[in-house]
Amino acid sequence: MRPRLGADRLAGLRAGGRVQVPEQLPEQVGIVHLGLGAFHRAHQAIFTEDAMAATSSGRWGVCGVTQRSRSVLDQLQPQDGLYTVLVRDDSTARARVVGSVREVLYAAEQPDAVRDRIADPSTGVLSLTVTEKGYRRGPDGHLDLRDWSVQSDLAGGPPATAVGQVVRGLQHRRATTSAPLSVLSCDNLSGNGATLRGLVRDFCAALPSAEGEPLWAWIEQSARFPSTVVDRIVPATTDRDRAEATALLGLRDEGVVVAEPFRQWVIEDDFAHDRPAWEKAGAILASEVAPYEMVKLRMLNATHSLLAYTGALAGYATIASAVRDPALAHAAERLMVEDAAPTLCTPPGLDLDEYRASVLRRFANPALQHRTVQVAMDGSQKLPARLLGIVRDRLNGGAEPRWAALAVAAWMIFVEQGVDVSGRPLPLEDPFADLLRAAASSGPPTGLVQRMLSIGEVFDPELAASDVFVELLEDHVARLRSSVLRRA
Ligand code: CS2
Repeated sequence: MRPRLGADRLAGLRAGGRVQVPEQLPEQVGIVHLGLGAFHRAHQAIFTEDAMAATSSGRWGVCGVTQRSRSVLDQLQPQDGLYTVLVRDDSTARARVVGSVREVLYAAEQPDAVRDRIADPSTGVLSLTVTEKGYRRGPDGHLDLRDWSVQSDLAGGPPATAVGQVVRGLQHRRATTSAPLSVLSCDNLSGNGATLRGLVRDFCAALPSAEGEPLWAWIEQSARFPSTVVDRIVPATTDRDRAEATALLGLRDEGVVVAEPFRQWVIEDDFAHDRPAWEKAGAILASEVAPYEMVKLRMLNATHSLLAYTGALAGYATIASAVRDPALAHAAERLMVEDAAPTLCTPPGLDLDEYRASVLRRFANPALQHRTVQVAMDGSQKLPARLLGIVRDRLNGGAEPRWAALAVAAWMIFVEQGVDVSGRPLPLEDPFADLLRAAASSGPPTGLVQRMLSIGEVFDPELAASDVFVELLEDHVARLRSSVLRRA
């Protein structure tokens, strides 16, 4: 077996050709990151490494916190935090070894270490990629106080939720050095910074007032919650990816992540403390990120979900194969042109036609093997930000959001049928899986749309009451159901 990647082997790795290695490892930890999954490692960790290289700084090493399973710790700790990003374009793969992650903590076993790192005055940024469901929002958008892990965090247990970790970390920071901190959400939520700030406020408000009120007053004054828009397609790593990285490096790497060449990061320039010079690494620092966010969520992510549900039902394993089906490619294009684009206020300098073409090109990258069922995960959490806003805006404008409704209908059929055209099972991975399955199966097929629309966790009552939307959904559901059943 090949020797394993690690700091002592870095010098022996020959850069050049298709291998890139870090010139230097950071000396210090300046960022705590909650959610050390593949996305962070292929996105912010790289921007941060490039920003440090551009400024000859060693200040911004990352302490990555793995939330739910210790597998990331087992992958990265023996490798001194080093790992490979395998960048795949249509024909080649390049390996980039990344060294910005300097420390890995497992939240479930080291809650005090996480809290202390957040409180450490050398930490200037606390960032998060915990996925949409990690924010524990209830149907009204506020912190879900019915959630038992939120309750346990409020009662003072070792924090099990991201918001709990943020608040307990800030609380300890206030009690120790009182140094300001920037808290940076990097998830696909709309207004992710303001959303996180609101959830932190909800958490403080639910604490006993003698504890929560002064804490929130300090956070309001000393913490900033800039919004961000993140973009890079990062599919789940396969054995083939790991084998290819080993072949390129000549070393075994248990922490490989795979990504497309494209990456974008737009960050609201509103920080409480110093920060890495991410703009030197290609990030856009902007006074307002909402226009970028709407374009990203409504063009890219909405179309991704459309292809995921319709593609999975049609039997396509990957997004690249789905988008090669002419009917699905047509639907993807129409969703962007007819439904999404009219709702957008495009940021200066962004050409929407070119953006649309690039989304379809990126999805068609055959080397990525991005599975439709991976993008289909957590639909209850993803639909509101990426599709239902389009539906609402188009209905308010007196238009019929036909293609956005197709995506929503395909999600309903995905939940109801649980199999593709050939009868192969389609897993329903969603924090509300039981609720969704119960709604789908608790009555006759003719009532599916109404039963799904009544799920308040996903649809607001006003949208559910729209006759136009209901009719569009009924129509799509009838067609989709007959095509799935006919071919089965
Ligand atoms: C995808 C995103 O899984 C999904 O829901 O739509 O992860 C997508 O790949 C990224 O947002 C691209 O930046």
